[in-house]
Amino acid sequence: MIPKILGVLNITPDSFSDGGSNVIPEVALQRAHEMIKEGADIIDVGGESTRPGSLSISLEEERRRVEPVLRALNGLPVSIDTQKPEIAEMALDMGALMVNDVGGLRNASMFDLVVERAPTICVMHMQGTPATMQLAPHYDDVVGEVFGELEKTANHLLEKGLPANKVWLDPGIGFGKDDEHNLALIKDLSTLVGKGFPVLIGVSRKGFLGRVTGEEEPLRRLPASIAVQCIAQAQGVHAIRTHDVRETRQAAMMLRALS
Ligand code: HH2
Repeated sequence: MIPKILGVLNITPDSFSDGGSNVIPEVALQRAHEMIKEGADIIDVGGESTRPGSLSISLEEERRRVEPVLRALNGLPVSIDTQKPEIAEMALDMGALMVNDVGGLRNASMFDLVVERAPTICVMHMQGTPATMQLAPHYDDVVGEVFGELEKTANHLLEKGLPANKVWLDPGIGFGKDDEHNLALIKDLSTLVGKGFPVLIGVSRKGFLGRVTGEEEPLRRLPASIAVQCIAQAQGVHAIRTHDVRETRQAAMMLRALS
């Protein structure tokens, strides 16, 4: 098995690497079909950038961005990347299979919605909010704290009746973490995998890759992204979130053939 591949479809003017590319629904649909052809298992649709320093947008604005695209994607396997329960509910009503919450279900209404509708849920860890998360992230024990918080939320969902295979955990690379934090979490992914829940990892084109390699242009960080994704796959992650589906799949297949 190779990890499931979530192809990123940002319907935003300002995402850090693909902002503006997919704001026209027809273009988004075309990109979604292209990613499916390249081997994406799920299309992860997001209407709000969460890059460091970004401010939250209104419910109306997020709805305006994602609703026509979700309508156009009807019938494809879709995940909705949102922190807003109203958007998640709309997406589920329109056939989405999965909710991807970078807020890690800190919003009680989102938690309740997930319990009620029981979709596949990705619980991502974030310290703080995108507006301020990179100002001074601090942990005494980053691996223990991040994995411990994820496990606690996952166990709450199990208590409410969700099956473990529908509760995906994601350490949230770059979300309230400095470079050392990110590297420590990636090196120890096998510990998170060992907790018995599917693990998702998203590193595609992220800033820490640029700081480690000196590559300032996000679109040129594919080799670094692939390297980290291979290390993650070797530690047993269940899914990879990426902008570059074909390349990710090719690397994953090669790694599987050699394992
Ligand atoms: N990263 C981003 C957005 N959503 N979801 C999960 N589960 N894990 C991640 O690592 C993750 C995520 C940020 O990347 P991107 O969507 O490319 O950028 P932006 O937030 O600027 O739209």
